[in-house]
Amino acid sequence: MKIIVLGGDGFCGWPTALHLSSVGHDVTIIDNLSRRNIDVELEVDSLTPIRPMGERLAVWQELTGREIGFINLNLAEEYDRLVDVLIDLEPDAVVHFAEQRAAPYSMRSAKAKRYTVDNNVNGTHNLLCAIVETGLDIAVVHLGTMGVYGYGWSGSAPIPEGYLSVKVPTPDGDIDREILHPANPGSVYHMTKTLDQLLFAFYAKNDGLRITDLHQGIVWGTQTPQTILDERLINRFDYDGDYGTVLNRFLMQAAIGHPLTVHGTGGQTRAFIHIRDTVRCVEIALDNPPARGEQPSVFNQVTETYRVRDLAELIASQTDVDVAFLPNPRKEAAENELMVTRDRFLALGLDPTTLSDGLLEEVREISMKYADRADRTKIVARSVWNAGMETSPDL
Ligand code: USQ
Repeated sequence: MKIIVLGGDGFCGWPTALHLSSVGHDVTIIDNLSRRNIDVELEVDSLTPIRPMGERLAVWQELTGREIGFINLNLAEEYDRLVDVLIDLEPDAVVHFAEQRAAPYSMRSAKAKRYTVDNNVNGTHNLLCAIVETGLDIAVVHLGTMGVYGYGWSGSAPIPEGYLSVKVPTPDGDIDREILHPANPGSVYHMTKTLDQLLFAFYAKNDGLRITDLHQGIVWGTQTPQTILDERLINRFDYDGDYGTVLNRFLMQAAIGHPLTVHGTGGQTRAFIHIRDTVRCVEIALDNPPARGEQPSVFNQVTETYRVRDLAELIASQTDVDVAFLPNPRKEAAENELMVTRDRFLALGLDPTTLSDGLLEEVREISMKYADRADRTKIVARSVWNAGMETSPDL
């Protein structure tokens, strides 16, 4: 297949582009390097030393003989160029990762909120509109989030994959309907992904676009079998308070002897997936697109659920770091249960990577190897969800 990976320079996009290339697809990355520019803005770097795009691609070609194309394009702003690229490349599929993906970053200021909405919503809409304008039959696989459902809204009922079966009371009796699961975002970032869902529903209904939306949990791990081939292919590792995600942060904190930064009671339960399974899920989704005229196909892209304080206690018990219970900078439920339906990927052959597979050790090793690149002043989360909330000092 000829595949465009939008956002192919990011934490999920880069290993996905390599994976798809390694299994024989013809891959072109489109990216405006915005993630690297946000690092400059936040004065923080990936813990791992990521190389410039040109070098990454040259190394991949040198090692494997496979070429990956690269186009520097702003999806949210350069609509006409996007149309020209689609006409020129005629891809079979587009994988869409090109969105600002950090909840804390999206809440840090009015500027960041507006950027996140403008970038994410316009980017998604430009893609859909451009596919319709070109008349090409391009399947879309989009990286969404489990956060569109919210946490604990339906009590102990498992969260379905995208759609909820409901009974609508009418004067003639109840009628059965399947509706998009109610959106319940917990940040401006998560809200943009709920808006994406409406764009997908409309373009699938109106124009017959074939769209898959992957509702992914929190990704952990760093390396995939491709990024590990050479240090110059290494994936990024975010550890800072805005972009670092919880499990990788705890592992990195333990490796440098920093207290583990649990927000509130740590009673938040979340869904997780290893980066190796992310790339495999995208491949499975590409191989199983919906038919023209079908509603968007939704997969819950998660393998396990954990409570934040249990993860902290697990890591603390294996090391000698303390667990710090900090004031929660986010407006979120202090404690929640989370049951997730995840049958679709399992039925299509996903063999889930679990926490017990020794991959925690790999993240620890990476954290220790690059520990001297860590800036301890960037670890504690400083973005607060509203003006009344407390921030914590450095630990
Ligand atoms: N948390 C801590 N301590 C920390 C960092 C986080 O207790 O040092 C807590 C947070 O308060 C939250 C939970 O851990 O309750 C998860 O936070 P996170 O930063 O790991 O994940 P989140 O902000 O939800 O976002 C991440 C990705 C996002 C993706 C989402 C999937 O950045 O792109 O969509 O995970 S999900 O969480 O399922 O919505």
